Amino acid sequence: IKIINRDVSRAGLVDILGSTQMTNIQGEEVQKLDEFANGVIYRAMDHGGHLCGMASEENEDILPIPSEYPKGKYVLLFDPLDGSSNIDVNVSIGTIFSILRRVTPEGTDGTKDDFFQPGYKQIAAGYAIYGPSAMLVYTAGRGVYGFTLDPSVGEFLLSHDNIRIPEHKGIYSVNEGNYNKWSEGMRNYIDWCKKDIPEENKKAYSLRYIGSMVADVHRTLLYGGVFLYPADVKSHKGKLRLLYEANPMSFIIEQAGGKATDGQGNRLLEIVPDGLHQRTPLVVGSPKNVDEVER
Ligand code: P6P
Repeated sequence: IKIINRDVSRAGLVDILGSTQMTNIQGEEVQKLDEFANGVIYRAMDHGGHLCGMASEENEDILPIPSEYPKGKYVLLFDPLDGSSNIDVNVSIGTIFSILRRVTPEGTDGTKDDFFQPGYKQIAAGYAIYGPSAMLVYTAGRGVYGFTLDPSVGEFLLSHDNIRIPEHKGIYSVNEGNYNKWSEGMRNYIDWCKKDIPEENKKAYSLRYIGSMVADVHRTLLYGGVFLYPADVKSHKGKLRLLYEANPMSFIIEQAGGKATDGQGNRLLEIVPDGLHQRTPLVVGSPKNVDEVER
């Protein structure tokens, strides 16, 4: 995360250097940042003996552990640089990760059975957010903790102890450009968000949408409210990926006292996966806000 943060914070410069030098000092073509981040994570995690396989948003198939290294009892799933299209305009982006205990025999290569587990089986999950400050937010099933990078010493220091999401907040976070493609129920909910309803003591909600999942979920975790990426007539399963976006973020939100569903009343962490890159509709946030969406 420190290495990725260093390069993300110099993205514009790398581009400039890249265009003058065309290749870096190793004579390699200047990589896209998400490919770069992918390699950084794989090389950091392939030799420690903890993993029997990895899965990345950037790779179609399972990434095996090189035969010369020991195989461990976990699998790692990650989106190395989510929202990377935002980097060109200096918007916060992030790395999302999820860890499962293997279910196949020790010592062998991880198989799809190890990866296709429902989200409630996660051992740990979290994200790094590369924003005004770099933060690591993670859970190991006993609460959610946030660490802020102090660049002057190169360490992550505990800055957010035992994060709890507010019960409710008048903020909704969704790409309203998709409004006409949503179900009637979802359109009704969004219309309801915008209304002052004195008899329900309800004010119109604020809309906050950064378009970078890690940033939108991080704000929702700290301020409350709800982040949604619903299914629509074009994408029946929505846009976000189950295994390395929705599941880790849902684990974090639930561990902080929030809720995560597919917008159809199903707890997101109970969806049984059948594909590494399958998509899912997503509604995550304060418990009372998620209940409003479901209602
Ligand atoms: P849209 C970024 O490309 C991303 O994968 C997520 O980080 C973000 O939440 C979503 O897509 C934004 O999608 O369709 O609103 O631009």
